[in-house]
Amino acid sequence: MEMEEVFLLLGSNRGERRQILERALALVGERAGEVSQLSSLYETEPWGFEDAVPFLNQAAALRTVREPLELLGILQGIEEELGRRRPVGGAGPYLPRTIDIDILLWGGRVIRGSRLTVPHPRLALRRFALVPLAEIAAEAVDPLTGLTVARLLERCDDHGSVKRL
Ligand code: A4P
Ligand code: MG
Repeated sequence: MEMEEVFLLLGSNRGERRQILERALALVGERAGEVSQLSSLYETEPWGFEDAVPFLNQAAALRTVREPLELLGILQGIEEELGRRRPVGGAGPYLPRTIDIDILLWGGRVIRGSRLTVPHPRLALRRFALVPLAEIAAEAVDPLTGLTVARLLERCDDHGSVKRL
């Protein structure tokens, strides 16, 4: 099994947001591998929906020997434990959530499955993901475009507020 570096984005806009992110990261470290880098916390405007409560977002680098679907299952288990409730019936509009953990990049891999798409399909559109990711991995390369994260951020025309705390 090869050790690979995976970049995650955590987000919370309900409950004790800081504590929830901390707890989620501790569980990721216990169950999935070594959390080798962490970005600052960012307070970000909800993207794609209206809500009075801003998100806290944070990017993390994870060194793991897990397979992609195995990691996705572990992350979804952590989300559930920390109080995430997904509405039945699948994808609807974006909703507030206590915790969301997305896989942004997985080394140079491209994954297109029914349960998992990597790179994250909306990464290049979202300052709330690119700004924290650029803090820890500005030179990581998006395998679809060949562009670095720093370059994706320069080209991103999202104007949502992203404040480093
Ligand atoms: N899935 C596919 N690819 C991935 C991936 N790379 N990482 C599937 C994680 N999951 C992936 O996700 C729905 C399904 O996506 C999963 O079952 C998994 O199989 P979900 O977490 O159940 O639901 P969701 O997060 O509400 O849906 P969606 O469409 O993935 O939303 P996003 O893209 O996660 O965006 N604004 C700010 N400021 N900060 C945020 O963190 N987050 C969202 C959610 C919207 N607006 C936000 C933020
Ligand atoms: Mg998600």
